[in-house]
Amino acid sequence: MRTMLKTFAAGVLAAVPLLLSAGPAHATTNVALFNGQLTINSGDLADNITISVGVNVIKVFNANDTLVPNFACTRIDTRTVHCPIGSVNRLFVQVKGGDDIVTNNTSLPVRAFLGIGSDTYNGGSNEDFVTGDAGGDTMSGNGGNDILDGRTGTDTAHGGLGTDVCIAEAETGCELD
Ligand SMILES: [Ca+2]
Ligand SMILES: [Ca+2]
Ligand SMILES: [Ca+2]
Repeated sequence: MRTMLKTFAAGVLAAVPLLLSAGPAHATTNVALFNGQLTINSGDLADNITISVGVNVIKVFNANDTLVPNFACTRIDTRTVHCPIGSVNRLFVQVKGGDDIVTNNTSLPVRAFLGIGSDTYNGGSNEDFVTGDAGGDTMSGNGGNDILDGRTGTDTAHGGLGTDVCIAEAETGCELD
């Protein structure tokens, strides 16, 4: 029993730095690639993030914040990070507070949380599953079967091509809601 307790305690202590590094107080945008998921996690400022395809890389650019990549990706300059394209099969984007702009210029599926603020989301050719929050958000799914949920506020959803699910006050190109 004593051995089990010690093992448990060590596990809890080891988890503490991970919890701290995932906290919301960073004045940077963290870019991490792990198990095929490219995660972009920013703070409470007005981010302007574009995700696009380069030569053998997925390019992440934030016009308004400093990017910090994990070991799997490479920092090109303070605003730009490249990640190996063959290792990425999906994107996860969380931009929190502020009036954010997120543009997905890839064919990767995306799960995006826009947070509080009047946010703008431009989707790619695959599935974009977008969740707004308080504030009037404008979400464009473009190609693919997208899910666009503005939550509270006066939101606008443009489903584009595909069979799209929209939950917004103003909707165009939305087959389902
Ligand atoms: Ca926001
Ligand atoms: Ca899409
Ligand atoms: Ca909203």
